[in-house]
Amino acid sequence: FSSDEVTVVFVLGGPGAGKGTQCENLKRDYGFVHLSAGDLLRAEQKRPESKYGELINHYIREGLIVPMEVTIALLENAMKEAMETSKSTRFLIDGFPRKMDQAIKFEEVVVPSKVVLYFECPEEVMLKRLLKRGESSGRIDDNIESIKKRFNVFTETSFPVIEAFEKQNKVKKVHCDQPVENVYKEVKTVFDTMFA
Ligand code: UP5
Ligand code: MG
Repeated sequence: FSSDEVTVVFVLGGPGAGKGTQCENLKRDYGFVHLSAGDLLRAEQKRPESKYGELINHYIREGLIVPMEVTIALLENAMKEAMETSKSTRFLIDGFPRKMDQAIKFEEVVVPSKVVLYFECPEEVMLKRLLKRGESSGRIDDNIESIKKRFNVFTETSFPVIEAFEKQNKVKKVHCDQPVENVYKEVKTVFDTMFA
């Protein structure tokens, strides 16, 4: 894809920060396509013909990062499909990249991102949200053991990606320890200046 034609926003932040929730708002109000890397992986995992089902299941339960070949192929296919079926050109890539090599590879082979939304949230707030969601989500990683692993991987591996984008002045930080509507006000401020 060419960056003249396609706009990519990376939406990053810890597990349970509220990435998915706010992306749905943005999808409604700004005509972006919302692609959650985690959702794409979960859908692939459920596909009976998939050769990655077992692998994805294992990585997600352990809070580990699935090899990028799998994730990038899913994202690229989803983008192509959205462009063909609905002529979409604006994409929110939610929960990806989670590792430095993924960021470099995606921007090299798919398209460079325009901006990075960083959902900042204290761990104890995210923990509370995830445990609550776990009561009904059915997600195999919404349990205390998996959540702790996800937090560790975020701190050790994924947060450095955000720091690297910060050095490129691409990061817009949003404070997520407040009600959904207030978080969205902050998000809108960013989008109104960039994508009005
Ligand atoms: N909620 C949201 N906002 C709230 C607010 N302001 N106030 C109060 N409550 C709020 O929200 C989480 C919960 O909090 C919900 O119940 C919501 O109602 C409430 P959500 O919007 O779902 O947060 P989100 O940040 O999207 O949390 P999620 O759990 O999806 O984040 P993760 O990053 O952990 O999950 P993801 O699906 O992206 O990845 C899961 C796993 O897939 C990873 O651990 C990894 O194993 C794998 N993965 C890869 O390997 N590679 C990838 O590129 C992506 C994923
Ligand atoms: Mg999510």
